Amino acid sequence: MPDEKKTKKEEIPRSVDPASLEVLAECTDLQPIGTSWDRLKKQHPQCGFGLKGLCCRHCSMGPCRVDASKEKLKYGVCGVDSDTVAARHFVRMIAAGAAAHSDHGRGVAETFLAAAKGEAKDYKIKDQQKLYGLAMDFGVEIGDRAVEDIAIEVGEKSLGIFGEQHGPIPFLKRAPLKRQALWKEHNMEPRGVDREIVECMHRTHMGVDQDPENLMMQGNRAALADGWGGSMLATELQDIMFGTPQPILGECNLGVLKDDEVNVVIHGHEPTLSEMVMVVCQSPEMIAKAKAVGAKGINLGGLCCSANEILMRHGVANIGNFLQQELALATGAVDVMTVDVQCIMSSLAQIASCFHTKFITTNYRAKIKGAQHIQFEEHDAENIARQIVQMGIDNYKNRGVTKIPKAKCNMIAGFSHETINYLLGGVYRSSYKPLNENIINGRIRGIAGVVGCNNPKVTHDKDHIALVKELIANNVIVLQTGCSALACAKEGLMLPEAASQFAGPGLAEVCETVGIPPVLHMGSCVDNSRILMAASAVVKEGGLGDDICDLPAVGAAPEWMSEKAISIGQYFVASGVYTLLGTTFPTLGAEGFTDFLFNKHEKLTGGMWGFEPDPMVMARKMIEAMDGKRRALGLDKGKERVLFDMAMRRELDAG
Ligand code: CUV
Ligand code: SF4
Repeated sequence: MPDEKKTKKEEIPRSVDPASLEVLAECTDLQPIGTSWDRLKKQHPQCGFGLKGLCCRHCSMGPCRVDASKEKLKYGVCGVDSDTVAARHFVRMIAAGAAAHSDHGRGVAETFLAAAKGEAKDYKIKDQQKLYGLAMDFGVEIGDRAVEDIAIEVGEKSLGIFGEQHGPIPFLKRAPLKRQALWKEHNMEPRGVDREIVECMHRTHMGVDQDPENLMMQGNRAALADGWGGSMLATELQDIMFGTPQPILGECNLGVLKDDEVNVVIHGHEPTLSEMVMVVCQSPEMIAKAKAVGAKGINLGGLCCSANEILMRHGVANIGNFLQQELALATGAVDVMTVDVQCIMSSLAQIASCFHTKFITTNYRAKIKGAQHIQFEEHDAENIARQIVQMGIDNYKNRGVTKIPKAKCNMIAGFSHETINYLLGGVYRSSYKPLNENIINGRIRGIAGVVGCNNPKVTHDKDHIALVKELIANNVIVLQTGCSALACAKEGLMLPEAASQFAGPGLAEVCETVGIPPVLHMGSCVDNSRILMAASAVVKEGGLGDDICDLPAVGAAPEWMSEKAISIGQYFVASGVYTLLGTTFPTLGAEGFTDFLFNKHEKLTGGMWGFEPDPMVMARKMIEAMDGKRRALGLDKGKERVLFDMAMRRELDAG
C-alpha cells in the first residue's frame, strides 16, 4: 500500500477545465456528500490489494489477498495464485462492461421492434438505406416488401442475436477476412453476448477455470460479442431509428446552461428517451408554456453518452463529461435532470436536494434512493417526455441563486464511419481511399482511437487533452468517443481550425483540404463499434496490409474508470489493436498475467494491452507502435522521408 500513501500527499489539481474549476471553487455547500474529488480524498488510503487486482471475494472462505511476492500470501484458501485471481477479476470486468453495452443494445432492439410493429408510434425508421444494409447482413429478404415488414424481421433477428446459442454472431463477417480466419482458428468466434457473459460468470466462480490464459480466451469471446455484437447492434439500430450522424455544429461545457431559460438535462447512456425529450423541448406548445412562466425558452443539454447520442444526431448541447455531472447540478441552474443507465453517480440525488432541481430516474434497472422515478415506456414515449419537461417548466420559478460558468466551446460532431467515407471520397465515389493514400504517403502517420471516461484520481481532462494534442502534432488522426471526446471538444480540438493550430503539417494539410477537424467525434461508448467498422473499411480499401493488426492504429483510454472501458479495450485487443490504459491498470499485482496481457497476447490476436500513466509517454509509445507497423508495411521509405524533410516542414509551417 505504499503507493497510495504517496498519492495522498500529492494534491493534484482537480481539473484543467476552467468551467469545472469555477464551479468547484464555489460549491463548498454540498456537504456531507461533497463531490467525487472530496469523497476520493476521504477514501485514502485505498486498498492496495484491490488496486492491483489481488483481492478475491468469490467465495466465503475468503476474502483472500493473494500476492506472489509475499510468502504468507502466495495462495488463496482454495489454492489459487495471484495470476488466477487477477485474471478472474479482469474477466468479470469484461463481463460487466459487455453486459452494460449489450443490455443497452437489447433495449434498443426492443424499441426498434416495437416501432416496426407500430406499437411505439413516436419512433420511426429514419435511415432506410441502413435498414437495407442490416437486412442484407442478416439474410433478410428485401425484394419489394414493405419497410415495416423488413424492419420487423430485422428487429426479431437482432433480438435473437443477443441470445444466439451457437454463433458465430453475424457482424464478425464485417471484419477483414484474415481477422475472421484468426478468430476461427483460435476458437474465439463469439456466440451471443448473453451466453458469453454467463460463461464468464461460470468460469470465474470459485473452483472452475484456473488457468489465466484459458480464462482470457473467454474474456476475448465476451468482449468480441460486445464490440461486434451488442454494441454494434445498438449503434446500427439507433442509426436506423434516429438517423446516421452527419457532421453537425454543437456546443459544449457548463457554459451552455442558461440563466433565463428552463434548463432540462439528460444524463446516462440511452438515446431512446433523450430523442423524445428533444422533440418535446422544441415543440412550440412547450416553448409557449416556458414563456408563460417567465423563461425565454427551453434549453436542453446533456451529460455523458445520452448527450453524445443527441449531440451526434441533432447538435444538442453537451454540458460535460463524467466528472461534470455533479458540477452541473452545483450551478443551481438545472430545473430537471433525468438519468437512465450507467455512469450515474449515486450522489446526484443528494446534490439535487441542495437545490431546487428535480432529479428523476427513468429506467427500472437504475433507481437511486432519494430520486423520483418515472418509468420510461417506449409505447408512450412522447407523453412521458412531455411530463418530464413540464416538471422542469413548473420548477423554473423555484430557482435560487445560480452560478453558471461562462466557459463553453463550439465543436463539430457527427462523424459516423459512413460520413468519413463520404467526406473523404465525395458524393459519387465515397471511399476510404484518400485516407489510405495519405497514410501511405505519410501525411498521416497513423490512426488513434482515444476514448473512455474521467477519473478523479487524475486531473480531470488533462491526460485526454495532452495525449490527443501530442498525437495530432505528430500527424496522427484521432477518432474519439465518450467522455474523452468531450474533454477534447472543450479544448477546441474538434473545430476545423484546430488543424492549423495544433496538427502537424501533413495532417493539417489533409484536414484543411477535406474541411474536417484533426480530432473526429464518433459518438457514444457503444459507438466504439464505429471505430471497428472504420478500421475494417481501411483494411478493405487496400494498401495497408490485410488485417486490422497490420494498420498503424492504436487505442487508448487515458482516464478510464468504468468496466465498460475494459470490455471495449479487450475487443480492440481481440481485433488486433494495441490498446493502452492510463490512470491505473487492474492486474498490475499479478506479474505473470499482466505479462500475458501486455506481451504474449500479441501472438494470439495481434493486439495487446499496455499501461502508461504519463500522457506524453503514452503518446510516444503509441507513435512508436504506429511507426513499427509502418516499417512492417514498408512505408518508412520513399515519399514519407521526403515529406518530413526539415526544409519542407519549415515551408509548410510558414504557409
Ligand atoms: Ni460510456 S466514457 S464515463 S459516459 S463509460 Fe461512462 Fe459514456 Fe466512460 Fe463516459
Ligand atoms: Fe479465496 Fe479462493 Fe474463495 Fe477467492 S475463491 S475468496 S481466493 S478461497
